[in-house]
Formats: sequence, structure tokens, C-alpha cells
Amino acid sequence: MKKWLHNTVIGCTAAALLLFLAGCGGGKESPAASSPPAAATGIQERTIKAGIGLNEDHPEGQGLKKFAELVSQKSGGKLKVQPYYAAQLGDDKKMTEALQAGLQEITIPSTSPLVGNIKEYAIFDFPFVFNEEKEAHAVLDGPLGQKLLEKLPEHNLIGLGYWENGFRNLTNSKHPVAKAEDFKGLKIRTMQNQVHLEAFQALGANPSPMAFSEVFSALESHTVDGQENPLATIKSNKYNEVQPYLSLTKHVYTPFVFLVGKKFWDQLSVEEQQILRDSAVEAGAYQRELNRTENQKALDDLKAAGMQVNEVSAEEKERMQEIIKPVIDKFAKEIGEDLVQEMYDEVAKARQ
Ligand code: TK8
Repeated sequence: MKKWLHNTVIGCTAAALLLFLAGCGGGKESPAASSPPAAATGIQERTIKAGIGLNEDHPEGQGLKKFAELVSQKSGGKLKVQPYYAAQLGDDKKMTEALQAGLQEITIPSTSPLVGNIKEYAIFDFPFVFNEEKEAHAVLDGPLGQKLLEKLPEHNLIGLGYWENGFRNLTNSKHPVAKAEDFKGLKIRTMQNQVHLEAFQALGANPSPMAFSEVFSALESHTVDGQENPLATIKSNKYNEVQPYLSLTKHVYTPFVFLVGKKFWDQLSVEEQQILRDSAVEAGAYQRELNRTENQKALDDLKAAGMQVNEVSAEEKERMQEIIKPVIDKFAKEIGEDLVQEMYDEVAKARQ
């Protein structure tokens, strides 16, 4: 034991000393004396499992691919990110739990299914807060977004920033939705999130929360009439094949949060952590850009594929917002009204 400790101390650089004290020295996970734990210096050969819910051709898939390339470049090929697309490793919730348990290293879920654990993320589930991507980015990349990332470690997660899922639009198999009354009785799949559920209930719809990986077959079998997602997802997941109507509700903006399991993170050297952090930020900028162009292109492609598309007027959106208001007020109290106000203030600033 003594010899192992000695070797490890020598193996740790000054920069990594803190990490050593927190991680290597804990003793709980100390392997046998002959195989010291991963020293918190330099770059080791590692394979990193990264899973997402969307397909490889979706901007999130392309962003993950870019991330893997960057990590490989910056680590001289030592860190290998193995991407898994299309919920091969499970849906957002399952993969997040796998990170917490140390069974998977990275996932990039929508923030909405995290709200069960971290209630403050529900501010991004409030409908009709943002009009444009840049307003959401101002909140996400500013102090409020940072404050929310800092809530992750106590849940065994590390957040390296925000990518973009984007503005959600409604599709369904019954009729065009252009006014608040058109939601009446529609069976809509929602994300596993209480704000979404109650907001659609307030509009008179009949929502059912469901993991993303089950959506296509639920639409195909008419278990539900509709769903809502950004245009790039509607296209990539071919919902147009089972959903004739697309209504441009743009009712809510969903961020992706780049998550690393804390158990894994704590084994990394400072250098390795920096590589992952820098690559997540760089690939994130690329992903957001690509998302913008792909969402625009997807609209044309979905029209060309035969979807019947309708706009929703500003007046109707205001009516919807008015109907949903009691739900928002209730959740604002639960989350903390100061935090919610901080978001509105940031948005107002971004609009100037
Ligand atoms: C993909 C999900 C998806 C989300 C949903 O893992 O569940 O509808 O919009 O994109 O995060």
C-alpha cells in the first residue's frame, strides 16, 4: 500500500494534486498495489462511450461525430470516442442514469427529461419564452446557464455546455392546428416532463409522456395522434410518413446539455478533462450552426415530401400563452420566482 501511494504521488503533477486528493487518495476504489489507479496526469488510452437519441444524419449526430474527431486530434489518438446514435444505448433518461452509475461516459440529452432530478431546468419548458435561437443562447451561455450546470455534480453528472435541439413544432394525423381550440382531444406524445404534460392538458389535449425511442411506432399504430419536435428531427425520424399535418407552433425551445458521468470524469487528468471540455464547446458551436441550416432545409423537404404545413398567427400564440399561464405560474413558484425572473430579464436584454 505504501509503495502504491508513493508511486501515485510521484505520478501526479502539481496541477493534478487537488484531483489526487479528491480521487486517488480516497482509498475506496484503490486497486491492488500492483496496478495503481489511473494517474491524474497526462493522457491515457481510453475508449469513451457516447450515446444520443437522434440519428447520425441529424445535426446532433453530426455534432457528436465532430466531437469524436476533435477529441482524437487533441489527444494524439489516445482518447477514442465511440459514438452510438438513435438511442442504441437507450433513451435520454436511461443513458443519463447509465452515466450516473458509471456504465456510460457521455450523453447529450434534452434538458426536459432531467427536470425530474433538477427541477430548475424546467425554465426551458415554459412555452413561448424565446422567439429566436440567439435569445435562448444568451440565457444558456450566460450566468443562468452556468448556474444550472453547477447543479449537476451533486447528481453525479458534469455538464460541459449546451448544444441545440431547438424550437418544437406540432405534427399530427387528425387536422391542422392553427388555433388553441384545435388541440382539443388530440392525443399528443410529450417528453417525460411535467410542464409539457400540464401545458398540453391546459390546452385541452390528451397528452401522454413517452420515451423518444417509442414515438415512431406510437404514431404509426395511432396510439397517439401527434407529437412535437424540431423540424430536423421530424425529418430525420421520418415522422412525415405517419403524420400528414405539420403546424409551425414553435411553442418551446429545448436545449441539449452535454453530460459526462462524474465517476468517469473524476478519473481523468486535468489535461484529459480540458480536451473533453474544449471539444464539447467547439463541436457545440458547429452543431448549433448546422442545426440552424438543417431546420430551414427540413421545412422545404417536409413540404416536398407531402406534409400539409400551416403557420400559427401571433394572436393565436398569445391566446395559447394566456391559457397556459396558470400552469407556468404554478411551476415558477416551485422552481423559484427569482430564477424565472432572471431568465425573462436575460431574454429582454438579448432582444434589445
Ligand atoms: C432525443 C430526444 C429528442 C427530444 C424528444 O434523445 O424526446 O422528443 O426532443 O430529441 O432528446
